[in-house]
Order: sequence, then structure tokens, then C-alpha cells
Amino acid sequence: MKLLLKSVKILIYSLLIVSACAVTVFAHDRIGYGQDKHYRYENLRGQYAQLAVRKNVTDLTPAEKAAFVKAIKTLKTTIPAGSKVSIYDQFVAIHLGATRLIHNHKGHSDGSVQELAHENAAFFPWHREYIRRFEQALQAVNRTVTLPYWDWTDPKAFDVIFNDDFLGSNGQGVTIKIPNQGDFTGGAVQTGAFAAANGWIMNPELNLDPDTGTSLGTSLVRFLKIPPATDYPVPKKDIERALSLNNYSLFRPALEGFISVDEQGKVTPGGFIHNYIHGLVGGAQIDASTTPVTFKGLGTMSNIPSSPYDPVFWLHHANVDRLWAEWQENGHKGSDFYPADGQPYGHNLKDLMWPWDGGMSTPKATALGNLLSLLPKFNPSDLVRPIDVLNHKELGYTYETWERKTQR
Ligand SMILES: [Cu+2]
Repeated sequence: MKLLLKSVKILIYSLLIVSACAVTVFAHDRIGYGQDKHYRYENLRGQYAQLAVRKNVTDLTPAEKAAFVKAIKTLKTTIPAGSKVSIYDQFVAIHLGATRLIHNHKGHSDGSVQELAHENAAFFPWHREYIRRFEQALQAVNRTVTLPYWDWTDPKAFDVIFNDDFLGSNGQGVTIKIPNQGDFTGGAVQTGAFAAANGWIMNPELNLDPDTGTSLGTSLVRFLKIPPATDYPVPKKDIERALSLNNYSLFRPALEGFISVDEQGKVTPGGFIHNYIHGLVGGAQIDASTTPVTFKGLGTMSNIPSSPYDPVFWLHHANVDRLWAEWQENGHKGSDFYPADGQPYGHNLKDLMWPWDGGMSTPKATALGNLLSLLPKFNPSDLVRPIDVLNHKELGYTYETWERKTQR
């Protein structure tokens, strides 16, 4: 009954909006949700679309987990015509390119290395587009697959993910002694589908130390829960704090994890939320000999540029995207809540985002050897700006728990 009333309310509300101005209709009837994991959604052009539904990883069935792993491994071994590397490796190359290339933007270049996907406004839109394309690549293998998300506040999720029946467990073979805290283990992942012995071999030219440009080898490396990143789950109140920030220029760095903002608005720099999770999986060591102290990544997830080589990356970023979507739906919808200008090129609302920029920016390899030759070719008409990805449902997907919360 409650559901029916709510549906009627939504229907009346949407009719009112349609008759008033015929823009931004957000009506979506939650019908037709079944085995095929789709919601029905009326898009901005008044057409009905089937939305792919991203589920909490803890809700996946054994068959869904197996299908996800199998689709990933198919991308890892499928080499497109004209490419030297697999589809999966091309995705890693794109992430690396967005972090570690010099980009010449026509009319905007200062010739320096630019971060096009992190540490600035485009963090959310760039990754939204990036992981959606990865999801579409998975769906080309198996159309029932969607990206699961890792809700970092869910105590069960950690052991569900890092298990040999899914993404594999901790690495082995390396012991790290930390004074007063004990011995901690990590290293190359040696069991499960993402062990080298089972075919998960990374391209050494795409697995690079972000500081030195030297190769980090071919094995997936994890140091789960070693100090200083030992605490799991992430407290719900930390996420709620970030979601309560109304200003994009605070919300983005808070969720990306460069700052934390307390009740009084006091900003503390550090490594939180998204950044913290990269460290929780990959492990990081503190170098107290520098001022300020620096962190040295140990494993694959800690080396942000090559981190998509750990398949947990996709679940991690699906959750980042889910929280941005939740923030948007919660009173921060549309282009009023994204910076129109004032950011470096590629980060403003209507800037084209490399590599979907029609050649607007020309990446120039720095010390990264063959990276340019490993990138896929992009169609000149394949153009994406932050403004194009502000509404995730227009891109054809939604999140299951969020739908539950808002629809039931
Ligand atoms: Cu990234």
C-alpha cells in the first residue's frame, strides 16, 4: 500500500512537472525488475529505458560472482585488432594516461604534467565515464553482468570480496615488521582467479611506480589491512559527514579523501575514504624521514595510476560513483552543483575530458616508455564533458540499494 501510494505520488508529481515545463522529468516506474537486473526509467527525452542495476557485492549470488570474474578474465585475454595489449590492459593504459602524461590542450597548454582524473573536480565525472565503459565492455562478453559496488561501511563486504571464490585474498611472501605493532603479511596474490599462476599477469609497461616510472612487475600485489590502514569498516558517520557537505569544492576532496571536514567546518588534510581504501588494500608505509611524512605505496591498489590492475578497483569506484549519485539526488542535482569554470582544463563543466576529447589534447609521453602505443584509438566524435555525465540514469544504470531506499 505504501509503495502504491508512493508510486501514485510520483506519477502525479511527474505529470505536474511535465505539464508545467516539460523538462527534467525524473519519473521512473520501478516495474519490470526481475532476473535480468533492470529497472524501467523514463529518460529526459520521454523514452523508456531499461537501467542496468549495480548491486551491493554482498548481494551477489555465486553464479553472479563467477560471471563477473569470467567476464573480467575474458577482457584480460581478448586482444582487439590492431592492439598490442588486451582490452583490460587498454583500460589500465587509459587510467595511467590520465594521471601521468603531458597533455597539450589546444590553446590551453602549459606543457606540464596534468592530472586529468584525480585531485580535482573531474574526479567524479571522469571515473563515472571510465567505469561505465568498462561495465559495457563486460556486458559485451556477458550482457547480464553489472559492476557490483563495495560499500566500505558494510562489515561483511571485505571478506566477501577478498576470498578465493571471488577476487582472491591477501598477498603472501613478504613480512613487514612495524615497531610496536607487530609483523604484517602481504605480497603477490597467489591463490584465486587473479593469481599469476591462474593467468592474471599484468603488463609490466603498464604497472609503474608513479614516482619513479620504474616497473612494478607483473603480479597483483596486496597488503590487506597493514598499518596505518588497518581499520575496517569505514564508520558510517564519516560517509554521512561527506555527503552533508553542500559545496562540490568540499564534497569532492572529502569523498576522494584528501580532506576531512568536521561539524564546525574545520578542514584536516590527510588520507580518508576513497584514498584510504586504496591503502587498505594495497598497503602503504610511512616514511617519517621526510617532512611532511610521506606514504609509499606497497601494492597494486596503492599505486593509483596502475590501480585498475586490481579488479577490486571497479567495485571501489562503483561505490565512489554511487555516493556521488546519492549526493546529487539529495539536493545537488545538475550543473548548478559542478564548477562551470576556474579549474584546470579538463575539469570544468563543459571541458572535454581526455581521452574522449576528439584529439583536443595530445598526450605526450613523459618517462613512460611505450604508453602512447598501448592506448586504444578513440573516435574523433566520441566526446565527453562533465556536463554529459551528471545524471547517471541517463547513462543507463542505477544502484540497487539506493532504488530500494527511494522507491519502497
Ligand atoms: Cu582513478
